[in-house]
Amino acid sequence: MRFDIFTLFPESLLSYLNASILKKAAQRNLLEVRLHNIRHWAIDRHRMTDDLPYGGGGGMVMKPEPIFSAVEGVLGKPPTCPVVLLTPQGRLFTQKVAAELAAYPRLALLCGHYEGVDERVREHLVTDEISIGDYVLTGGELAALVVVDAVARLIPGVLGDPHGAQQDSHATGLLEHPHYTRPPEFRGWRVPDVLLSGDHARIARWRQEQSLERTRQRRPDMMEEGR
Ligand code: 6GU
Repeated sequence: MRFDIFTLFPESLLSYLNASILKKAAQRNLLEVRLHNIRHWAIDRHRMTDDLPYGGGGGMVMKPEPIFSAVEGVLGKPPTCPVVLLTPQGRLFTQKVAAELAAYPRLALLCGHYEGVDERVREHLVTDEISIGDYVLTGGELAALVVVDAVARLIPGVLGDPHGAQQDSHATGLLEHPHYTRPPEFRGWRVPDVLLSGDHARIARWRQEQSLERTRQRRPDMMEEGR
């Protein structure tokens, strides 16, 4: 799967993309992430990417021309893949949305900044708008990383365990059961006997109960909605 990320701050994404599972996925050609600096498509002397808002008021607005030129220059005119704007006004990003996006072979992510982007970008270039939660970030870059990470781990082969993503909290509609590893006793705290019993049916039942109880306690909203 390929991501094209359009941003004014490509450096800000590098360290995360070049670490851990995402790096391995890229090395194994399961994932390709290309970063595009919108400023390179700004044609005026000062390479301006933002300007004052019509109608006055505070803050700056990202100009339409460099964004259209960048996205169309890389993806064609019109683009043939979804163009997703990261904005606090978008639809809420959930595991279900991650699974939906993972079905595409290619996605463009556009990182908004300042007060936002010129409305004509949203109307005539962007095909989807996503927010990662009800709080405001200084820009869409962290949200783009969240989307890439959550989507990439759903690509077959990216996780070590081929079934890894199926048991996840949220993938099942419930939070996951607790996990334990060796030693069987640490500072007097013992691993639940059932997990050492070798009785796989009992273990499966225990995990299911734990999962339900956890979700009931921590996220009753998930039980009601049946997401
Ligand atoms: Cl996608 N962008 C910004 N700037 N703030 C956010 C967000 C996105 N999602 C939640 N807050």
